[in-house]
Amino acid sequence: MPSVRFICMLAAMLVTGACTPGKESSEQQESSQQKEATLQFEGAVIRQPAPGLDKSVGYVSIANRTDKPITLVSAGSTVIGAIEIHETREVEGLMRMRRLMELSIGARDAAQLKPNGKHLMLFRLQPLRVGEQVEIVFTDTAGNQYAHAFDVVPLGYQP
Ligand SMILES: [Cu+2]
Repeated sequence: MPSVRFICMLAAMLVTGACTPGKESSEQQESSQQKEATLQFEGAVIRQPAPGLDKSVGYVSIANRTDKPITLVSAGSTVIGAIEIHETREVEGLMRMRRLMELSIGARDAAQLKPNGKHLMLFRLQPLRVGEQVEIVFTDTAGNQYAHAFDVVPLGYQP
């Protein structure tokens, strides 16, 4: 299966503004420079689901390079049915997950999505191969979108 990024590029060549709503147009280069200056993604990975499952987790560090807080309210991908932001916390000696409706990143601060903390919960994944890349698009409260490619890593991967 060709990578999502390749399909995006192909689609963008064929039809203007085809792939990611609002951000894949003739101004693509300009908006990717803009992304660079606002949110910076590092260590973005998706764990390959366990055999027979279509659910997994994603980890990433997201740095806010601006002087204002940025609050992400949703995330989506063409190969993932649903993406939620979760937080794992210890409650009375048990590790429990709860869904967060938003992820706020302070000015010049960073959010760390990592094991036993905040993470992306991925539901209804299409089959993924290790080494493949999956683009996830985040949307903030103002409707700005931030796309980043996540690397598919083996099930046992620890960042
Ligand atoms: Cu979770």
